[in-house]
Amino acid sequence: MDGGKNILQIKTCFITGINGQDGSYLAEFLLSKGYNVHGIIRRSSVFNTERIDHIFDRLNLHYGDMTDSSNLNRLLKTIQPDEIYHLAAQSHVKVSFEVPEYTADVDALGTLRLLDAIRDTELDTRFYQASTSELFGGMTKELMNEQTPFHPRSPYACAKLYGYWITVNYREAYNIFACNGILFNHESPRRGKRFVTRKICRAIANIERNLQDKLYLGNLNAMRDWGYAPEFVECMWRLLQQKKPGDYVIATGELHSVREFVEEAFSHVDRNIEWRGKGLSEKGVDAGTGRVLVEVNSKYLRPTETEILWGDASKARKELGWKPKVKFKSLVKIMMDAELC
Ligand code: NAP
Ligand code: G4F
Repeated sequence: MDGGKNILQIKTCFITGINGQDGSYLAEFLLSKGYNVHGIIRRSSVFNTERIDHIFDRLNLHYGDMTDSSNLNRLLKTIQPDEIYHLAAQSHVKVSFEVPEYTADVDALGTLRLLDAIRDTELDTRFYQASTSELFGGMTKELMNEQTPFHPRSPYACAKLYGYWITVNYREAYNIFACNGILFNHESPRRGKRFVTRKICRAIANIERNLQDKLYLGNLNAMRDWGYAPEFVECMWRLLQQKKPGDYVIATGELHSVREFVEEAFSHVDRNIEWRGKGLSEKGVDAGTGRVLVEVNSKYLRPTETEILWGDASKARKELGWKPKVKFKSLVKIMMDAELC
Protein backbone atom coordinates (compact mmCIF):
# COMPACT_ATOMS: atom_id res chain seq x y z
CA MET A 1 0.00 0.00 0.00
CA ASP A 2 1.20 3.50 -0.76
CA GLY A 3 -0.81 6.52 0.39
CA GLY A 4 -3.91 4.34 0.39
CA LYS A 5 -3.28 3.22 -3.24
CA ASN A 6 -2.50 -0.31 -4.28
CA ILE A 7 0.77 -0.57 -6.16
CA LEU A 8 0.51 -3.38 -8.67
CA GLN A 9 3.92 -5.03 -8.86
CA ILE A 10 4.53 -6.31 -12.34
CA LYS A 11 7.25 -8.93 -12.37
CA THR A 12 9.69 -9.32 -15.22
CA CYS A 13 10.99 -12.69 -16.33
CA PHE A 14 13.62 -13.83 -18.79
CA ILE A 15 13.23 -17.18 -20.56
CA THR A 16 15.99 -18.88 -22.53
CA GLY A 17 14.59 -21.45 -24.96
CA ILE A 18 11.33 -19.49 -25.17
CA ASN A 19 10.45 -20.88 -28.61
CA GLY A 20 10.93 -24.51 -27.52
CA GLN A 21 8.18 -26.82 -26.28
CA ASP A 22 8.48 -25.83 -22.60
CA GLY A 23 9.41 -22.20 -23.26
CA SER A 24 6.25 -21.63 -25.27
CA TYR A 25 3.95 -23.07 -22.56
CA LEU A 26 5.85 -21.26 -19.82
CA ALA A 27 5.59 -17.93 -21.67
CA GLU A 28 1.82 -18.42 -21.98
CA PHE A 29 1.58 -19.28 -18.30
CA LEU A 30 3.64 -16.30 -17.13
CA LEU A 31 1.69 -13.92 -19.38
CA SER A 32 -1.50 -15.22 -17.77
CA LYS A 33 0.03 -14.35 -14.38
CA GLY A 34 0.68 -10.78 -15.57
CA TYR A 35 4.45 -11.05 -16.05
CA ASN A 36 6.41 -8.90 -18.42
CA VAL A 37 7.96 -11.72 -20.48
CA HIS A 38 11.37 -11.47 -22.18
CA GLY A 39 13.13 -14.26 -24.03
CA ILE A 40 15.90 -15.05 -26.45
CA ILE A 41 15.62 -16.64 -29.83
CA ARG A 42 18.40 -17.55 -32.25
CA ARG A 43 18.72 -16.16 -35.71
CA SER A 44 17.84 -18.88 -38.20
CA SER A 45 17.43 -18.97 -41.97
CA VAL A 46 13.78 -19.95 -41.62
CA PHE A 47 11.13 -18.77 -39.14
CA ASN A 48 11.58 -20.53 -35.79
CA THR A 49 8.79 -18.94 -33.75
CA GLU A 50 5.95 -21.28 -34.75
CA ARG A 51 5.22 -22.26 -31.12
CA ILE A 52 4.98 -18.65 -29.92
CA ASP A 53 3.44 -16.92 -32.95
CA HIS A 54 0.04 -16.74 -31.21
CA ILE A 55 1.55 -14.65 -28.36
CA PHE A 56 4.30 -12.97 -30.38
CA ASP A 57 2.95 -9.41 -29.88
CA ARG A 58 2.89 -9.82 -26.10
CA LEU A 59 6.49 -10.98 -25.79
CA ASN A 60 9.76 -9.07 -25.70
CA LEU A 61 12.05 -11.13 -27.89
CA HIS A 62 15.79 -10.56 -28.23
CA TYR A 63 18.39 -12.32 -30.32
CA GLY A 64 20.67 -14.33 -28.09
CA ASP A 65 22.68 -17.50 -27.77
CA MET A 66 23.90 -19.54 -24.82
CA THR A 67 27.38 -19.56 -26.36
CA ASP A 68 27.67 -15.75 -26.21
CA SER A 69 28.48 -14.39 -22.72
CA SER A 70 28.62 -10.72 -23.69
CA ASN A 71 25.12 -10.99 -25.16
CA LEU A 72 23.79 -12.64 -21.98
CA ASN A 73 25.47 -10.06 -19.71
CA ARG A 74 24.10 -7.16 -21.74
CA LEU A 75 20.58 -8.62 -21.76
CA LEU A 76 20.52 -9.18 -18.01
CA LYS A 77 21.79 -5.64 -17.37
CA THR A 78 19.09 -4.18 -19.60
CA ILE A 79 16.14 -6.40 -18.66
CA GLN A 80 16.85 -6.74 -14.91
CA PRO A 81 14.56 -9.79 -14.59
CA ASP A 82 13.05 -10.84 -11.26
CA GLU A 83 13.04 -14.44 -12.44
CA ILE A 84 15.16 -16.32 -14.97
CA TYR A 85 13.99 -19.59 -16.50
CA HIS A 86 16.93 -21.27 -18.21
CA LEU A 87 15.46 -23.78 -20.66
CA ALA A 88 17.73 -23.40 -23.70
CA ALA A 89 19.65 -26.53 -24.55
CA GLN A 90 20.68 -28.92 -27.27
CA SER A 91 18.03 -31.19 -25.81
CA HIS A 92 18.20 -34.34 -27.97
CA VAL A 93 20.00 -37.22 -26.26
CA LYS A 94 20.82 -39.19 -29.44
CA VAL A 95 22.08 -36.05 -31.22
CA SER A 96 24.41 -35.36 -28.28
CA PHE A 97 26.47 -38.44 -29.23
CA GLU A 98 27.08 -36.79 -32.61
CA VAL A 99 27.77 -33.25 -31.34
CA PRO A 100 29.16 -33.85 -27.82
CA GLU A 101 31.40 -30.79 -27.71
CA TYR A 102 28.65 -28.44 -28.90
CA THR A 103 26.21 -30.02 -26.44
CA ALA A 104 28.67 -29.40 -23.59
CA ASP A 105 29.24 -25.82 -24.74
CA VAL A 106 25.53 -24.96 -24.82
CA ASP A 107 24.13 -27.14 -22.01
CA ALA A 108 27.00 -27.06 -19.49
CA LEU A 109 28.95 -23.87 -20.18
CA GLY A 110 25.81 -22.04 -21.30
CA THR A 111 24.40 -22.53 -17.80
CA LEU A 112 27.64 -21.28 -16.28
CA ARG A 113 27.58 -18.21 -18.56
CA LEU A 114 24.11 -17.27 -17.42
CA LEU A 115 24.84 -17.84 -13.72
CA ASP A 116 28.04 -15.86 -14.03
CA ALA A 117 26.17 -13.02 -15.72
CA ILE A 118 23.91 -12.92 -12.61
CA ARG A 119 27.02 -12.85 -10.42
CA ASP A 120 28.69 -10.11 -12.53
CA THR A 121 25.62 -7.89 -12.68
CA GLU A 122 24.86 -8.51 -8.99
CA LEU A 123 21.22 -8.97 -9.94
CA ASP A 124 18.77 -9.83 -7.20
CA THR A 125 16.97 -12.48 -9.24
CA ARG A 126 15.73 -16.06 -9.02
CA PHE A 127 17.15 -18.72 -11.33
CA TYR A 128 15.54 -21.93 -12.61
CA GLN A 129 17.75 -24.60 -14.20
CA ALA A 130 16.13 -27.15 -16.53
CA SER A 131 17.70 -30.27 -15.08
CA THR A 132 16.64 -33.69 -16.21
CA SER A 133 15.88 -37.25 -15.18
CA GLU A 134 18.61 -38.23 -17.67
CA LEU A 135 21.03 -37.43 -14.80
CA PHE A 136 19.97 -40.72 -13.15
CA GLY A 137 20.98 -42.92 -16.08
CA GLY A 138 18.05 -45.29 -15.54
CA MET A 139 19.91 -48.60 -15.32
CA THR A 140 17.57 -50.19 -12.75
CA LYS A 141 13.80 -50.29 -12.36
CA GLU A 142 13.38 -48.14 -9.26
CA LEU A 143 11.58 -44.94 -8.37
CA MET A 144 14.02 -42.03 -8.54
CA ASN A 145 13.95 -39.07 -6.17
CA GLU A 146 16.23 -36.20 -5.08
CA GLN A 147 18.47 -38.64 -3.19
CA THR A 148 19.00 -41.12 -6.04
CA PRO A 149 22.65 -41.14 -7.20
CA PHE A 150 23.42 -39.74 -10.65
CA HIS A 151 24.93 -41.86 -13.45
CA PRO A 152 24.66 -39.90 -16.72
CA ARG A 153 24.63 -42.12 -19.84
CA SER A 154 25.10 -39.63 -22.71
CA PRO A 155 27.07 -36.48 -23.55
CA TYR A 156 23.75 -34.63 -23.05
CA ALA A 157 23.31 -36.03 -19.54
CA CYS A 158 26.98 -35.32 -18.67
CA ALA A 159 26.56 -31.70 -19.79
CA LYS A 160 23.34 -31.42 -17.77
CA LEU A 161 25.15 -32.90 -14.76
CA TYR A 162 27.53 -29.93 -14.89
CA GLY A 163 24.52 -27.61 -15.24
CA TYR A 164 22.95 -29.19 -12.15
CA TRP A 165 26.05 -28.86 -9.96
CA ILE A 166 27.05 -25.37 -11.11
CA THR A 167 23.54 -24.25 -10.17
CA VAL A 168 23.99 -25.76 -6.68
CA ASN A 169 27.47 -24.26 -6.45
CA TYR A 170 26.38 -20.72 -7.36
CA ARG A 171 23.59 -21.02 -4.81
CA GLU A 172 26.05 -22.06 -2.09
CA ALA A 173 28.96 -19.83 -3.09
CA TYR A 174 27.16 -16.59 -3.98
CA ASN A 175 23.84 -16.97 -2.22
CA ILE A 176 21.95 -16.83 -5.52
CA PHE A 177 18.34 -18.07 -5.38
CA ALA A 178 19.03 -20.90 -7.83
CA CYS A 179 16.94 -24.07 -8.19
CA ASN A 180 17.06 -27.28 -10.19
CA GLY A 181 13.86 -28.80 -11.53
CA ILE A 182 14.75 -32.44 -12.26
CA LEU A 183 12.01 -33.04 -14.80
CA PHE A 184 11.10 -36.44 -16.16
CA ASN A 185 9.95 -36.68 -19.79
CA HIS A 186 7.05 -34.41 -20.61
CA GLU A 187 5.31 -34.24 -23.93
CA SER A 188 2.60 -32.37 -25.83
CA PRO A 189 1.46 -31.61 -29.37
CA ARG A 190 4.33 -29.04 -29.36
CA ARG A 191 6.98 -31.69 -28.66
CA GLY A 192 9.91 -31.66 -31.10
CA LYS A 193 9.17 -34.00 -34.02
CA ARG A 194 12.25 -36.16 -33.40
CA PHE A 195 11.32 -37.19 -29.84
CA VAL A 196 9.74 -40.60 -29.70
CA THR A 197 6.17 -39.72 -28.60
CA ARG A 198 5.64 -37.05 -31.25
CA LYS A 199 7.39 -39.19 -33.86
CA ILE A 200 4.97 -42.06 -33.16
CA CYS A 201 1.83 -39.89 -33.21
CA ARG A 202 2.85 -38.07 -36.39
CA ALA A 203 3.73 -41.31 -38.14
CA ILE A 204 0.35 -42.85 -37.31
CA ALA A 205 -1.50 -39.82 -38.65
CA ASN A 206 0.66 -39.95 -41.79
CA ILE A 207 0.00 -43.68 -42.23
CA GLU A 208 -3.75 -43.07 -41.97
CA ARG A 209 -3.47 -40.39 -44.67
CA ASN A 210 -1.32 -42.67 -46.89
CA LEU A 211 1.62 -40.28 -46.58
CA GLN A 212 3.90 -42.80 -44.87
CA ASP A 213 4.27 -46.55 -45.20
CA LYS A 214 5.46 -47.52 -41.72
CA LEU A 215 7.08 -46.29 -38.54
CA TYR A 216 10.76 -47.03 -37.82
CA LEU A 217 11.89 -47.00 -34.19
CA GLY A 218 14.90 -47.92 -32.04
CA ASN A 219 14.63 -49.41 -28.56
CA LEU A 220 11.01 -50.50 -28.04
CA ASN A 221 11.67 -51.64 -24.48
CA ALA A 222 12.86 -48.30 -23.08
CA MET A 223 10.52 -47.14 -20.31
CA ARG A 224 9.60 -43.58 -19.45
CA ASP A 225 7.48 -41.66 -16.96
CA TRP A 226 5.74 -39.43 -19.51
CA GLY A 227 3.88 -36.33 -18.29
CA TYR A 228 2.13 -33.38 -19.92
CA ALA A 229 4.32 -30.33 -20.61
CA PRO A 230 1.84 -27.54 -19.67
CA GLU A 231 1.50 -29.07 -16.20
CA PHE A 232 5.24 -29.42 -15.81
CA VAL A 233 6.07 -25.79 -16.69
CA GLU A 234 3.78 -24.61 -13.90
CA CYS A 235 6.16 -26.37 -11.50
CA MET A 236 9.05 -24.27 -12.77
CA TRP A 237 7.19 -21.19 -11.60
CA ARG A 238 6.14 -22.80 -8.31
CA LEU A 239 9.78 -23.65 -7.59
CA LEU A 240 10.79 -19.99 -7.84
CA GLN A 241 7.96 -18.86 -5.53
CA GLN A 242 9.32 -20.86 -2.56
CA LYS A 243 10.84 -19.18 0.52
CA LYS A 244 14.10 -21.05 0.05
CA PRO A 245 15.73 -22.34 -3.13
CA GLY A 246 15.96 -26.10 -3.62
CA ASP A 247 16.03 -29.00 -6.08
CA TYR A 248 12.92 -30.97 -6.98
CA VAL A 249 12.01 -34.09 -8.96
CA ILE A 250 8.95 -33.53 -11.15
CA ALA A 251 7.27 -36.67 -12.51
CA THR A 252 3.94 -38.50 -12.78
CA GLY A 253 5.03 -41.77 -11.12
CA GLU A 254 3.51 -43.80 -13.99
CA LEU A 255 5.83 -45.95 -16.08
CA HIS A 256 5.29 -47.24 -19.65
CA SER A 257 7.45 -48.60 -22.46
CA VAL A 258 7.85 -47.20 -25.97
CA ARG A 259 6.11 -50.39 -27.12
CA GLU A 260 3.07 -49.55 -24.94
CA PHE A 261 3.03 -46.00 -26.29
CA VAL A 262 2.89 -47.40 -29.83
CA GLU A 263 0.02 -49.76 -28.94
CA GLU A 264 -1.96 -47.05 -27.17
CA ALA A 265 -1.45 -44.52 -29.98
CA PHE A 266 -2.50 -47.00 -32.72
CA SER A 267 -5.65 -47.82 -30.73
CA HIS A 268 -6.82 -44.27 -31.52
CA VAL A 269 -7.10 -45.22 -35.19
CA ASP A 270 -8.70 -48.58 -34.28
CA ARG A 271 -5.62 -50.64 -35.01
CA ASN A 272 -4.52 -53.42 -32.71
CA ILE A 273 -0.76 -54.00 -32.88
CA GLU A 274 0.69 -57.51 -32.50
CA TRP A 275 4.44 -57.90 -32.05
CA ARG A 276 6.24 -60.58 -34.07
CA GLY A 277 9.92 -61.53 -34.08
CA LYS A 278 12.73 -60.45 -31.75
CA GLY A 279 15.43 -57.77 -31.52
CA LEU A 280 16.20 -55.95 -34.77
CA SER A 281 13.78 -58.24 -36.63
CA GLU A 282 10.82 -57.41 -34.43
CA LYS A 283 7.80 -55.98 -36.23
CA GLY A 284 4.52 -54.41 -35.19
CA VAL A 285 1.72 -55.88 -37.27
CA ASP A 286 -1.88 -54.70 -37.65
CA ALA A 287 -3.75 -57.69 -36.17
CA GLY A 288 -6.76 -56.97 -38.40
CA THR A 289 -5.03 -56.75 -41.78
CA GLY A 290 -1.64 -58.37 -41.26
CA ARG A 291 0.08 -55.21 -42.56
CA VAL A 292 3.50 -54.42 -41.04
CA LEU A 293 3.25 -50.96 -39.50
CA VAL A 294 6.30 -50.80 -37.21
CA GLU A 295 9.89 -51.92 -37.78
CA VAL A 296 13.07 -51.59 -35.74
CA ASN A 297 15.97 -49.70 -37.30
CA SER A 298 19.38 -49.81 -35.64
CA LYS A 299 20.07 -46.20 -36.60
CA TYR A 300 17.74 -45.10 -33.80
CA LEU A 301 19.65 -47.04 -31.13
CA ARG A 302 22.05 -45.16 -28.84
CA PRO A 303 25.64 -46.15 -27.90
CA THR A 304 24.51 -46.18 -24.26
CA GLU A 305 20.83 -46.23 -23.42
CA THR A 306 18.90 -44.84 -20.48
CA GLU A 307 16.56 -47.82 -20.14
CA ILE A 308 14.14 -46.82 -17.38
CA LEU A 309 13.20 -43.42 -15.96
CA TRP A 310 10.56 -43.50 -13.23
CA GLY A 311 10.10 -40.56 -10.88
CA ASP A 312 8.96 -40.07 -7.31
CA ALA A 313 7.77 -36.46 -7.01
CA SER A 314 6.71 -36.70 -3.31
CA LYS A 315 8.82 -33.67 -2.37
CA ALA A 316 7.17 -31.51 -5.06
CA ARG A 317 3.74 -32.75 -4.04
CA LYS A 318 4.40 -31.86 -0.39
CA GLU A 319 6.31 -28.59 -0.75
CA LEU A 320 5.01 -27.17 -4.04
CA GLY A 321 1.49 -28.56 -3.74
CA TRP A 322 1.82 -29.98 -7.24
CA LYS A 323 0.05 -33.07 -8.56
CA PRO A 324 -0.18 -33.98 -12.25
CA LYS A 325 -3.67 -34.60 -13.63
CA VAL A 326 -2.77 -35.82 -17.12
CA LYS A 327 -1.48 -39.37 -17.07
CA PHE A 328 -0.37 -41.74 -19.83
CA LYS A 329 -3.70 -42.55 -21.54
CA SER A 330 -4.93 -38.96 -21.58
CA LEU A 331 -1.53 -37.75 -22.78
CA VAL A 332 -1.58 -40.12 -25.75
CA LYS A 333 -5.14 -39.03 -26.52
CA ILE A 334 -4.21 -35.32 -26.44
CA MET A 335 -1.28 -35.96 -28.79
CA MET A 336 -3.19 -38.23 -31.18
CA ASP A 337 -6.19 -35.88 -31.34
CA ALA A 338 -3.84 -33.01 -32.24
CA GLU A 339 -2.21 -35.02 -35.05
CA LEU A 340 -5.47 -36.33 -36.48
CA CYS A 341 -7.43 -33.08 -36.55
P1 NAP B 1 13.23 -28.02 -26.95
O1 NAP B 1 11.82 -28.01 -27.44
O2 NAP B 1 14.26 -28.78 -27.72
O3 NAP B 1 13.68 -26.49 -26.82
C1 NAP B 1 15.03 -26.14 -26.64
C2 NAP B 1 15.16 -24.64 -26.74
O4 NAP B 1 16.54 -24.28 -26.57
C3 NAP B 1 14.73 -24.07 -28.11
O5 NAP B 1 14.09 -22.85 -27.90
C4 NAP B 1 16.06 -23.85 -28.80
O6 NAP B 1 16.04 -22.85 -29.79
C5 NAP B 1 16.90 -23.38 -27.62
N1 NAP B 1 18.34 -23.46 -27.87
C6 NAP B 1 19.07 -24.53 -28.29
N2 NAP B 1 20.36 -24.20 -28.39
C7 NAP B 1 20.47 -22.90 -28.05
C8 NAP B 1 21.53 -21.97 -27.98
N3 NAP B 1 22.79 -22.32 -28.30
N4 NAP B 1 21.27 -20.69 -27.58
C9 NAP B 1 20.00 -20.32 -27.28
N5 NAP B 1 18.94 -21.15 -27.35
C10 NAP B 1 19.17 -22.42 -27.72
O7 NAP B 1 13.30 -28.55 -25.45
P2 NAP B 1 12.14 -28.65 -24.35
O8 NAP B 1 11.54 -29.99 -24.43
O9 NAP B 1 11.33 -27.45 -24.40
O10 NAP B 1 13.02 -28.66 -23.02
C11 NAP B 1 13.36 -27.45 -22.34
C12 NAP B 1 14.55 -27.71 -21.42
O11 NAP B 1 14.22 -28.70 -20.47
C13 NAP B 1 15.80 -28.19 -22.11
O12 NAP B 1 16.89 -27.64 -21.41
C14 NAP B 1 15.77 -29.69 -21.92
O13 NAP B 1 17.08 -30.21 -21.96
C15 NAP B 1 15.15 -29.78 -20.54
N6 NAP B 1 14.37 -30.98 -20.25
C16 NAP B 1 13.36 -31.36 -21.09
C17 NAP B 1 12.58 -32.45 -20.75
C18 NAP B 1 11.46 -32.91 -21.63
O14 NAP B 1 10.99 -34.03 -21.44
N7 NAP B 1 10.95 -32.06 -22.52
C19 NAP B 1 12.84 -33.15 -19.56
C20 NAP B 1 13.87 -32.70 -18.72
C21 NAP B 1 14.62 -31.61 -19.06
P3 NAP B 1 16.03 -23.23 -31.37
O15 NAP B 1 14.59 -23.35 -31.75
O16 NAP B 1 16.72 -22.07 -31.98
O17 NAP B 1 16.78 -24.52 -31.53
O1 G4F C 1 11.83 -39.25 -26.83
P1 G4F C 1 13.25 -39.48 -26.57
O2 G4F C 1 14.22 -39.07 -27.63
O3 G4F C 1 13.57 -38.79 -25.18
P2 G4F C 1 14.75 -38.99 -24.11
O4 G4F C 1 15.95 -39.57 -24.73
O5 G4F C 1 14.17 -39.73 -22.96
O6 G4F C 1 15.09 -37.49 -23.73
C1 G4F C 1 14.06 -36.55 -23.46
O7 G4F C 1 13.73 -36.61 -22.09
C2 G4F C 1 14.79 -36.23 -21.18
C3 G4F C 1 14.23 -36.35 -19.76
O8 G4F C 1 14.31 -37.67 -19.34
C4 G4F C 1 15.20 -34.81 -21.49
F1 G4F C 1 16.18 -34.43 -20.63
C5 G4F C 1 15.69 -34.71 -22.92
O9 G4F C 1 16.00 -33.35 -23.21
C6 G4F C 1 14.56 -35.17 -23.85
O10 G4F C 1 13.50 -34.25 -23.75
O11 G4F C 1 13.50 -41.03 -26.28
C7 G4F C 1 12.77 -41.74 -25.31
C8 G4F C 1 13.13 -43.22 -25.41
C9 G4F C 1 14.63 -43.47 -25.46
O12 G4F C 1 14.95 -44.54 -24.63
C10 G4F C 1 14.91 -43.84 -26.91
O13 G4F C 1 16.01 -44.71 -27.11
O14 G4F C 1 12.61 -43.71 -26.65
C11 G4F C 1 13.59 -44.51 -27.27
N1 G4F C 1 13.34 -44.55 -28.72
C12 G4F C 1 13.02 -45.67 -29.42
N2 G4F C 1 12.91 -45.38 -30.70
C13 G4F C 1 13.42 -43.52 -29.56
C14 G4F C 1 13.14 -44.05 -30.83
N3 G4F C 1 13.68 -42.21 -29.37
C15 G4F C 1 13.66 -41.40 -30.46
N4 G4F C 1 13.89 -40.06 -30.28
N5 G4F C 1 13.42 -41.86 -31.73
C16 G4F C 1 13.16 -43.18 -31.97
O15 G4F C 1 12.96 -43.59 -33.11
